[in-house]
Amino acid sequence: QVNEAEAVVFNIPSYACQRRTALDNHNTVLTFVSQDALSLLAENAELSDEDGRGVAFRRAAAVLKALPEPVTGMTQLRGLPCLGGHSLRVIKDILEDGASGEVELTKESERFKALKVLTGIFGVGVKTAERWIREQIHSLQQLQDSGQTLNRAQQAGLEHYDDLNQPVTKAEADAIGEIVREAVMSVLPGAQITVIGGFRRGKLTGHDVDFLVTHPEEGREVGLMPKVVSWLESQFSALQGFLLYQKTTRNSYLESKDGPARPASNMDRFERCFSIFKLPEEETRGTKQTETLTENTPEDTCSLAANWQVKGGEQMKPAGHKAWRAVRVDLVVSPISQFAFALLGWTGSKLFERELRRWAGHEKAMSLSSHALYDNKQSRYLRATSEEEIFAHLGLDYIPPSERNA
Ligand code: TTP
Ligand code: MN
Ligand code: MN
Ligand code: MN
Repeated sequence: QVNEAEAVVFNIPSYACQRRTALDNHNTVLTFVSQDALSLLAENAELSDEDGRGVAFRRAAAVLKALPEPVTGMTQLRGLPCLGGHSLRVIKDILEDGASGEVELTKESERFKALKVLTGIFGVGVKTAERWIREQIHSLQQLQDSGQTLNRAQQAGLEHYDDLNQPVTKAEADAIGEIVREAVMSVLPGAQITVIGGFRRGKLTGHDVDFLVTHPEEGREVGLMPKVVSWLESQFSALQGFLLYQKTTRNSYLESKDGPARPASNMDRFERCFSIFKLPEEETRGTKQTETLTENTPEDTCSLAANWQVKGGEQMKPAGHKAWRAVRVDLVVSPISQFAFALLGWTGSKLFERELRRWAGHEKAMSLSSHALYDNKQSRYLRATSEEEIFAHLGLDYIPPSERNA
């Protein structure tokens, strides 16, 4: 038993962008439980439209994630940043009793469960979920029975609910990457494609796959997205395209009345595409499902191209098995002049991004967005062609993507 005088006192900088947060932190089960508990309270606050409280819990959870050693007693937490009374109470309950009553109650509450299920539908936000709950809709079945009018995104979200709520593996992300590469290179040779989001941070699974596309010649990237979408939709026939859903938005950065002089808004204005890909299972079978390969019937192993060419190719699968799975994919296009900012702004984690912007604003009188960095004291934009330069402008030590998992 460690006595108070000997207890480790951690020295953790206050902003998440000042510290390294790897994926695997070396913490005890208890610290993990506390982290999860705080993340759950954050999620509950976000689902209740209490973003301020949500961020407070996210910051507290991130501090636990950054600790170099397991927490065994409350005295170790003395003087740590971002741990408010509420978070400390939750951690204390877990350290002393193994669980937090508030967290357990939240987890079991009908409202929380319904909000999770309903916002788990692609295209459904907190506002919509709350309206449905007020109308006694708590489950997918009740939603379907209610005859509610769903928009195109929500229809796709409901239709592919199970697939979209199953984590995307690295192998699937790689397979999607190959398809995206082929599409982009077909319509704009010389373009550059970078994985962003969680997979760039080294995560092994994700809720989607994110890509940033640019071209070394400024301007060549303009209007790229509709061409990529057409290519994806037309492979190999109109009925067997790669896209189950897509919504493309054009770049509105230069034409908007408040930009580029006001980069403070964290609303991103790149040309982008929210989509749902139809990923053929064969694409990932080699790495993911080797054990099932030997069990395949002969007609099951027909070539991928044949599958696509034959209308209703799924019917070659045993009943109940479809030959593909739905995967959420985000595509973003940036001009090369903004590439470093886009890369930094889209790599995440969400908390890391938020903390970078807070640091820039509060500590440096700068405005950071995924388009630019503005220095309010010098009244000018600071140029950068790499993430390293942006960290340097901000007076921060460089943190590589794999350690931005705050
Ligand atoms: P997500 O894909 O939502 O998150 P993720 O990739 O970190 O995690 P997951 O495995 O669950 O997919 O977002 C990726 C990053 O993009 C994240 O840092 C937030 C950032 N981002 C937006 O999502 N929208 C925007 O408009 C901007 C500017 C950034
Ligand atoms: Mn409180
Ligand atoms: Mn992602
Ligand atoms: Mn995304």
